[in-house]
Amino acid sequence: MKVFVLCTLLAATVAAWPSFDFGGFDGFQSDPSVSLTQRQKHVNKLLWKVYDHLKDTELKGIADSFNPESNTSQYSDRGAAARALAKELKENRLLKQHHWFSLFNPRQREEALMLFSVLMTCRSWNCFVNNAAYWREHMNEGEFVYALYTAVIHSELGEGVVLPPLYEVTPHLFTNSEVIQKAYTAKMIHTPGTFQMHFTGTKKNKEQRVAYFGEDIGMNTHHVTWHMDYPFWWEDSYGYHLDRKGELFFWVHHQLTVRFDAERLSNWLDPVDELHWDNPITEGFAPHTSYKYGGEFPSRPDNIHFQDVDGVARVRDMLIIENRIRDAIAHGYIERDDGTHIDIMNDRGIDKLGDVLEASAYTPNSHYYSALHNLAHVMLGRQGDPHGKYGMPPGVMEHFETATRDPSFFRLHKYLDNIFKEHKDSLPPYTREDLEFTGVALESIGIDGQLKTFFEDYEFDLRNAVDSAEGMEDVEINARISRLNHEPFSFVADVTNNNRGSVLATFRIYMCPRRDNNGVVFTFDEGHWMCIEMDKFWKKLSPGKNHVVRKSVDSSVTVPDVPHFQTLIDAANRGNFDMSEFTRSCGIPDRMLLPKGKKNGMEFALVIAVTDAKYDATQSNPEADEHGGSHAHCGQHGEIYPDKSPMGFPIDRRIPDRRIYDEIPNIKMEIVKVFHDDRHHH
Ligand SMILES: [Cu+2]
Repeated sequence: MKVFVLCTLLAATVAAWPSFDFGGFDGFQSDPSVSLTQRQKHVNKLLWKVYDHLKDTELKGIADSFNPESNTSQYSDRGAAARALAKELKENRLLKQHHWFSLFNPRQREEALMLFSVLMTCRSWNCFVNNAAYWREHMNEGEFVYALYTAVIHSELGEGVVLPPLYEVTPHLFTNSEVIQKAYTAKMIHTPGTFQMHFTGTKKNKEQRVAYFGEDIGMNTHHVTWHMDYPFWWEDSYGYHLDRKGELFFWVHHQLTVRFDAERLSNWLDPVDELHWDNPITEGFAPHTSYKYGGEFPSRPDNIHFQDVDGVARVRDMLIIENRIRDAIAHGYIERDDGTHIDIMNDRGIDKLGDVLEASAYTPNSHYYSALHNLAHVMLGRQGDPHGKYGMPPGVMEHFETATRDPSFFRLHKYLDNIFKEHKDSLPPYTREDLEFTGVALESIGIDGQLKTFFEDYEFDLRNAVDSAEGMEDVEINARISRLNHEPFSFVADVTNNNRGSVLATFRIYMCPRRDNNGVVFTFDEGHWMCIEMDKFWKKLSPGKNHVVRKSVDSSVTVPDVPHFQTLIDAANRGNFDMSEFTRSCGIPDRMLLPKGKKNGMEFALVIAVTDAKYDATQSNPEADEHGGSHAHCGQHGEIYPDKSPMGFPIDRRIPDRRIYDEIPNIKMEIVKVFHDDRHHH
């Protein structure tokens, strides 16, 4: 077995990777010879039972006969990426199959990205599927799945393809060992079964009250997909620039953090405390989750002190990195590696800071600022075996699929979020002029319908969790989980437009918990940082009165349930595949748009701000275009972010004086209550 050495600075390895010429993408066009139905069929087959050898005759035939190096004209880089990967295979350097894979392991990531590069340089779908089938048989399964998902997302050849939900492709990372064990037994005795998945922990652990959030398969899919849409290793040479990636990193994690805190408040828990390198990690974690190959995820007891992790970082390093970033915020500039400065005392500062904190390959100075977030994930993942004495595999924190299960994820992100807050707090508060929308006034805002949450059952397919045996048919095996949902509702607003003509308005809707866990009402200056983004959209306002109704299901924060893998297979087999509304799975699950309420109602401040789209919208016709459905946290695929204003506007900066917000007619606040129905819906 190979031994992997982690570099101290993860980000530094990013810059050192070989770069290929991706040919600027001009020559890329959807391959007209291969229909979307056919491409979807291929992707389905490539991802079915990834831990088994290919059974499908077409793909197996390809895998047996295809030579990735033979026809170099099929690649935009004349086969350089394909040759590089083939060389690794020939020289026997590739990670074996049936071994765990972690993106945070530099060598494993390098291998996965070598395949990603091959797929990205393919000029035709044939090249893409031939390589995918070939490498599926020759590379580690985890690396293969990661490369295929990211390539389908980022290559034009993948357009229209719906990637199956990861929890039905690699179920081990989304359910627990108990359920997996039952699945194996069901398979062995050839008896169909549906197994209830319980949330990790026991009633003795109060963190279990909110485990439904961190272990929600839809929320996990959102998180892991966001990191595929905006990979930290992304370089523009792959084909395009990921607009406002650093700011999105801040915003998507900020929203996860504030949503988690709201769920805690609804369960009579205090908001999460931030992690600190000098303090013990209060919450331990027993994941009850195992790798398909590689054993159990390691546990961590309560209240352990951080230890240096061999080959990753010392605890001191983390403090030093943190201080350098805090210095940048205090100075108001980031220092590039050539010593020049990037001013961050403006709307764009948060984007730069996000690149630095994660760090992504966009960071201007990885030598100095390192990679606080990425290193912290690995540091936390290794605290159970910091010196590798017990040969434990990576912890749940080292996978985006599983990280939110561990309460320390939210501690870590609260800590990072507070660093971002320090920056936002250093900017001057918005003035009346920044917020005004001449002639436009919100007369009333409210909710149509009832804000009501409940838990319901949901089942997903576990067939891919178990191996197939020759001549033995699959039986139906499902996991049943309990998940949060809400009744549909609408936001309503009566808006007067006193301008002579119609105006295009940007609507921003937030819901902010009103009271802390002791019932004390938050001040504006405290509460604004806890606001949950509910929606953002554009609407033309006619002169006079306008009655605006916006359905919860249309929110630009959310996505619908990803269709089941079997649904995708059936749809592709029927022909004329078109499920374009499901092509993106980045976004808060629709059913979790509304934070959980309380039986007698939990108070939120509903905030609606209507501002002038003349200053906000980057697109000419934002009202007609839904920008891919979930643009608020996930941007618009391959294009610039549709909104020019900072994410979180107009409540992202401190509010020392709430009077402007009270007086200005185009921002309005109303107290609403979210109720929780205790009866479980089946
Ligand atoms: Cu994340």
